[in-house]
Amino acid sequence: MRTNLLFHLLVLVLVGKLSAEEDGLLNPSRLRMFVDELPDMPKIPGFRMVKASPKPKLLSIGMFKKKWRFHRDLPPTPVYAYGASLRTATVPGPTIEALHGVDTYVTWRNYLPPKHILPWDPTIPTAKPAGRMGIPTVVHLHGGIHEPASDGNSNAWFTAGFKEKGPAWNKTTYHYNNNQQPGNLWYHDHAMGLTRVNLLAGLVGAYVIRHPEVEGPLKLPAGAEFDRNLIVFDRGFRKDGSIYMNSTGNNPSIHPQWQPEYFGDVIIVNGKAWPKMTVRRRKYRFRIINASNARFFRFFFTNGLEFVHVASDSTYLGEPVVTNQTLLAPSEIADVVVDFSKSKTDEAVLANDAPYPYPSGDPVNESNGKIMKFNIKKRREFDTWQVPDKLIKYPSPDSSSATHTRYIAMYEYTSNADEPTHLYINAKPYEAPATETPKAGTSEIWNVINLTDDNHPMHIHLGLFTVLDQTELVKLEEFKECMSKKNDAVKCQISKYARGKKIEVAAHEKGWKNVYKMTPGYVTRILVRFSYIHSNTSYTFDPTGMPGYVYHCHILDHEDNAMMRPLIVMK
Ligand SMILES: *[C@@H]1O[C@H](CO)[C@@H](O)[C@H](O)[C@H]1NC(C)=O
Ligand SMILES: *[C@@H]1O[C@H](CO)[C@@H](O)[C@H](O)[C@H]1NC(C)=O
Ligand SMILES: *[C@@H]1O[C@H](CO)[C@@H](O)[C@H](O)[C@H]1NC(C)=O
Ligand SMILES: *[C@@H]1O[C@H](CO)[C@@H](O)[C@H](O)[C@H]1NC(C)=O
Ligand SMILES: *[C@@H]1O[C@H](CO)[C@@H](O)[C@H](O)[C@H]1NC(C)=O
Ligand SMILES: *[C@@H]1O[C@H](CO)[C@@H](O)[C@H](O)[C@H]1NC(C)=O
Ligand SMILES: CC(=O)N[C@H]1CO[C@H](CO)[C@@H](O)[C@@H]1O
Ligand SMILES: [Cu+2]
Repeated sequence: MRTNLLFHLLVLVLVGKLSAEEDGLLNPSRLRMFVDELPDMPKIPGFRMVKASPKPKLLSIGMFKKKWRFHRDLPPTPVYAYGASLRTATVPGPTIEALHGVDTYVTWRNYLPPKHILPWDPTIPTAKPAGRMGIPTVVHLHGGIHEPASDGNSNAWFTAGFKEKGPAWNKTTYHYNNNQQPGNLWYHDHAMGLTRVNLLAGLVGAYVIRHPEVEGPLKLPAGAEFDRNLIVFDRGFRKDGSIYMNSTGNNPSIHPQWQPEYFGDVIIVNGKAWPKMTVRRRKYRFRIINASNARFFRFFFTNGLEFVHVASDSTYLGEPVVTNQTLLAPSEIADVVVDFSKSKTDEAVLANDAPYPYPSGDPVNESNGKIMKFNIKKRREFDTWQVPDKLIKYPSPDSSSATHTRYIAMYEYTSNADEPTHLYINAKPYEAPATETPKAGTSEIWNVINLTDDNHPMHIHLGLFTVLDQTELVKLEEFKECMSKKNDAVKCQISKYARGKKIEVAAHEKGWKNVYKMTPGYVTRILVRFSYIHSNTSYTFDPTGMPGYVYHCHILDHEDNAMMRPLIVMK
């Protein structure tokens, strides 16, 4: 009787707590759209000018806890922000503007107080500072081609003042060579098991490598007014302004907090919810970075304006590609020119219609289906910017040059209740010894096999790749059953199954990339190159040695638990 009463009291308390939490959630439709101006993040040059010639530069960038206003009518939100100082730190962080061929050094400093602003889960493979003295962080420059010790290995984490360090920690100042082709990169946190929460808290920023001699003659929209970064992500909020992340897992008895995918219903661009921007009737270049944890975006303009793709996530395209819509997976980048002189209206809303989870989840609605609004000035004007017929052509991938073929199978595991518990690549945890050990300077064919129900954007550090083809697996259940027993695509006779429909790779995604959407139920064949793509020279740094690199799914909730494997480059 007594225990029964206690039990009921406990249930009441728990239920009370839960409904209080749900009551405290902000209904996104209470925030008016298109009232805040689109901000431009501060710019930090990654080089210094000495007698009119650019020289390497050392930057110091901190991670600070502060408050950030995401919307006029939302109370300030506690966030983690990158910046040169607490006062100047922003969400997203400052844009680092590097020059091709000029080194940038960054000392990333952690100033975060010990208690995390978001829930996280100690039962997944995660950084665990023994003294519990702070928040583990480490910075990865996504798309960067540089030495392993500067790659932000998940186990190279450190807490405030470098008081505690992960087992792969190597140095305080990272060295980015910037010897790769010009393009769009971004930096973000990569700490073991904490990537999803540290990014949700605000630790993302853009990094651009420019090469004026090569890009200047193209006459694409340039300069601070016409060449803009749009960093897009989704967040949920409580009424008090704080970021909401569910603190109950989908299998709470296994993982108290972890859930397979985070979605928020407020769409944020450059740190403001559904912002607006006034534009002239001219061409603008937008480098759109999808920094969502799990949300895919399929962008389109409500008034029919088109996107002219000029580059992919890492390199220029050989020629521009015009589309009406563009699907962006987490961490993918669309680099597009939009010509507002072609608009028949004075307003254009950038919208999104990708179901979530992609491709089989819920449809979008009024909140998460809108991104931002452009108010277009009436006056026509002369446009000096162009989109030339030819952009920058890199040597085409030559699949006959590949020296090695690998099979990369993606698995999802579920509990008795059929809820995902974790995901592995090749049925191996991250800690298992490296199996992907390419030789520096070579190219390899990777067959990526999606044995799950989700579309996984796969990201490879260091090596760029091109997508060769995507083929549906026939008699999928039979193949899956063999794979779940043998975990060996060759023994399971993959060639017998990879005979279904082919999906054409979209023209604007045919270039060199560092992340690509792996269609469920398909084998995606990619050619990965472990040397520069714009010349035959080998890397200007030593890519071999520990802790090496990683490759992983860029749905951060998957990466954290533990859809990530080491990638060690050999001599
Ligand atoms: C960092 O890595 C370099 C290159 O592998 C190695 O020589 C050096 O000993 C490492 N330093 C630390 C502190 O681990
Ligand atoms: C949080 O997640 C749990 C477990 O999946 C779910 O039952 C609950 O409804 C979620 N809460 C909210 C507010 O979405
Ligand atoms: C952003 O990336 C996530 C994860 O890869 C993806 O699920 C989402 O659809 C992408 N969103 C956009 C707008 O591209
Ligand atoms: C965009 O849509 C319009 C109207 O449906 C169509 O006429 C046009 O050809 C499309 N453009 C592209 C590049 O698909
Ligand atoms: C859109 O859907 C989300 C999630 O179901 C909900 O929280 C939000 O209120 C909806 N917004 C509108 C405008 O219906
Ligand atoms: C690299 O070498 C190959 C074979 O010698 C040649 O066909 C190719 O054009 C070279 N690429 C560049 C960018 O020089
Ligand atoms: C091989 C495999 O299991 N593929 C799955 C990938 O995901 C889709 C859902 O989008 C499933 O239908 C496939 O079975
Ligand atoms: Cu990454």
